[in-house]
Amino acid sequence: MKKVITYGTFDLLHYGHINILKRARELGDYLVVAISSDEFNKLKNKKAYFSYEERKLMVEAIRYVDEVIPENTWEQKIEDVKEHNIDVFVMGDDWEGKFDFLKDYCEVVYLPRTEGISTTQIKAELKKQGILK
Ligand code: C2G
Repeated sequence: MKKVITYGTFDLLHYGHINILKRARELGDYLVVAISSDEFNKLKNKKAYFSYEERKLMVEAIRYVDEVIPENTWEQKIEDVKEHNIDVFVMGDDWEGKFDFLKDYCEVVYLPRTEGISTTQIKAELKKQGILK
């Protein structure tokens, strides 16, 4: 069984997230998604609208996703790859090159981001419409 892993916050879930999860899953037979914890988001200077538990519930419901684990640190990736017998690590190409150190442990694939959509953009749009503070 070829196992794939990817990482992210996956806040305000949108079709850009679905696209990368679909393509990641197509690179193997089993997809693990490491979702950034609320504490780790602080390290990433991200304030998610939905909590870790809410984001986990939504990502687990996606047909391409087989397992969700928490992402608590930048340093956990090598351990995750070993512990979960991962064959392929996938990230959007906004991270191009940032995780090449994982090439010693698994295949590393950066996939093109989906243009025209982002959580930041959604928040800005909702703020403009006075829906989000
Ligand atoms: N993504 C995408 N297209 C978009 C938006 C996001 O392909 N329009 C991808 C990103 O490239 C990333 C994944 O969706 O691979 C999750 O995006 P975020 O939730 O923004 O994750 P990020 O904050 O980049 O966290 O350790 C890695 C970090 O946790 C990555």
